[in-house]
Amino acid sequence: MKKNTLAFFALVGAFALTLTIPAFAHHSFAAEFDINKPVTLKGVVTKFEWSNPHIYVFVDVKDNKGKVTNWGIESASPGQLSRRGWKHDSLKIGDNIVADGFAAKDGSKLVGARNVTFSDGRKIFAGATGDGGPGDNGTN
Ligand SMILES: [Cu+2]
Repeated sequence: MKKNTLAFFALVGAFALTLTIPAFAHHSFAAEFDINKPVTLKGVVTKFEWSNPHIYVFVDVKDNKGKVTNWGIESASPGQLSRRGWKHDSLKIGDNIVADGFAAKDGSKLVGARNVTFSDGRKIFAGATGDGGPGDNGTN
C-alpha cells in the first residue's frame, strides 16, 4: 500500500513538472531551421492545424514551370498567435497566403515562418516568442 502511494505521487510530480515548462522553450529556431536559407512561399492553403506547441499551415506552391509542391509552414503556438490577432478561423482552405521564413535543416518541405501575410493583406509576425530566430525580441 505504501509503495503504491509513493509511486502515485511520483507520477503526479512528473506530470506537474511537464506542465510548468513553457511551450515556447522546447527548442530554438536555429536547431530546426537554417537562417542562411531564407524562403518566401506564395501558396494556396490546403490544410491548417491550430495545435500546440506550434501551428502548421500547408500550402500548394507552384513553381515557374507549373509544378505544384505541398509545403508545411511551422509557426508559433495558438496562444502567442492569438495575442497577435491570428485566430483559429483566420485561414481557410483555398486562401492565398505568403510566408516568409527559413528552410528546415533536414531538407524537408518545411519552412519556419517569421511572417505570414493573409489574403486580406494583414501581415503577422509568425515566429515563436523566445525562439531566438530572426525578428524575435523575446516579447512578441
Ligand atoms: Cu518548438
